[in-house]
Amino acid sequence: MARHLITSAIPYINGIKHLGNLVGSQLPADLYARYLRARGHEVMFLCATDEHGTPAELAAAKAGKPVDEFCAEMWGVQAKIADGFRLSFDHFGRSSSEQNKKLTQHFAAQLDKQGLIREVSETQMYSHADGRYLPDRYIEGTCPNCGFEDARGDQCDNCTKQLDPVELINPRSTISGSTDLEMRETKHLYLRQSEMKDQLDRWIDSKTDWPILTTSIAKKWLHDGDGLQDRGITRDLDWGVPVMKGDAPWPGMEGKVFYVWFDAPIEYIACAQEWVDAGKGTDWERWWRTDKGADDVRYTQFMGKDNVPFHTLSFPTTILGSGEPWKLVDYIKSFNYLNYDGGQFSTSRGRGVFMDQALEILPSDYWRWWLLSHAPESADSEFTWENFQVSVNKDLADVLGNFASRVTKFCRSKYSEAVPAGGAYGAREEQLMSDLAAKLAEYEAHMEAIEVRKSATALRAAWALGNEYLQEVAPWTTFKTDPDQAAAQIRLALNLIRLYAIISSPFIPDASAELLDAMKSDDDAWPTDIKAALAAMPEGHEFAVPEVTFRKITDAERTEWQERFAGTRD
Ligand code: B3M
Ligand code: ZN
Repeated sequence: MARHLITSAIPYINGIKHLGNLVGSQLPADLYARYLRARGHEVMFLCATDEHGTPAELAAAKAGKPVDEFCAEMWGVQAKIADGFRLSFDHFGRSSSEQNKKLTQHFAAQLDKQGLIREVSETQMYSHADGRYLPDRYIEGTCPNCGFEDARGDQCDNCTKQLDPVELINPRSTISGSTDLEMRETKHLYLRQSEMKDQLDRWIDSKTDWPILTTSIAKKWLHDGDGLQDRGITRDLDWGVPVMKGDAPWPGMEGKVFYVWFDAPIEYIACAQEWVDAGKGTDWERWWRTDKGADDVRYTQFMGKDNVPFHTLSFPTTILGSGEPWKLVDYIKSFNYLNYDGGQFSTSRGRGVFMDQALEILPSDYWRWWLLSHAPESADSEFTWENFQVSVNKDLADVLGNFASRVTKFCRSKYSEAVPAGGAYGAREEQLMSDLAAKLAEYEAHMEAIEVRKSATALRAAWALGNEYLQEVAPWTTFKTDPDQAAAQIRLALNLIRLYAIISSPFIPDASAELLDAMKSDDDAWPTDIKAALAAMPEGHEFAVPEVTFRKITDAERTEWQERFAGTRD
């Protein structure tokens, strides 16, 4: 038994996330957390909303609400949707919390003490039409790196390059559209990431088991061009963590706030403090302070590829540079993008399926299964309604659902709603058990390596083994000549339903719980010994025929949804 700290990238507060966002961080993090808990490990799984910065300000302005009110409301909305997808966070925090404010100011003071912060007098875009400085996302323009025309002030969505607003070509205000912009002098704090370059480089080099996607992005920003650059960590905004040196004022920084990407990852730590303050636990330091027991913790982060530079370079600079014993990440699992039906998901154009809409049309397990079994790990992947329909109907309805329904209904009609007695297992049953043991070992190995798609493939294969067995031994035929032998076959099959419920629970928790419930079993221990696990429901053990576990998606539904989600949310 080990202790695992797991964090998912914290979603921006500015709106409801689409399925591409979900599969890029929160959902695979949940899969891993559920698996580790099922294996008996102690898990702390944290997520939060990312509430500061221009995205929040812009969205609140659009909604016509004060930004704090907007954030509080949207946190509620996101928490409810996360619940709907059964994301099993130990705590779902808020980066605007008092805890995060204090901790962010503390880290800034520490970094300053260690000589890792410098003041820079710089020119910034001032918009005459808007009467204010325009940081980050208040400016859009052409990317100097790839030529993409709608690059944001802080990062290009097309090539992922981190940008400074002044680097944009043909900049314009996103508030007014005005191009009447002027460069003005203003003072800001910079994090001296370049000082940490060699240390970060050695650290990344030591992570030989990390996904190539993670290390290659880190290496790129460490070595491309002039190498790792210092980053501005303050902004001229009203909404955010006020720039302070701990609890002391920071001369010259009055009225400024920390850059959202400075305080957002610190929320991973503050979130554990929020968890304690919410009365859910008593000791957050044993997860986060290596001098308080956290050196025994394995810390895994999940995120989309655009978030990798901040987690491999900026946040580690904060942690290492503080000179304090904070827990550093052990493994970073990153994901490519999920595309939508021949294009991209688009939040601004309402293209694709958003988390709330998904839950309106089908239960969460259908989405969880499809998304995880098609996770964009080695390359970008694509959601199409055809593929969704085929996968759900085949894997969930025909293979798993049908197995459970066929076996239980047959038993009810020919014997009773209890595990039947009689007969004995023979060579075919021995074969099934050894095939299953091998498949389960494969599944576990992939889960431990966080190979999401491969895990899904192994699980699907484990379900298929049961179906093949049933097809081959055909208890409905056996019954006519040898009801005792058929009883043994059904006994094994009923026990298989319970085993499937347990091993499938990280992927499809609701269906798993339903099946386990129908099997009237409260023993959900992970099967470490297949033979014993398949004898858990002895002769005479009662069960119920489960409700339809998975229904099929019809062609009419597929066509309707395809049209409905083609663009512009209603
Ligand atoms: N909010 C970006 C995103 O939601 C950002 C992640 C922060 S992780 C500390 O994709
Ligand atoms: Zn670009």
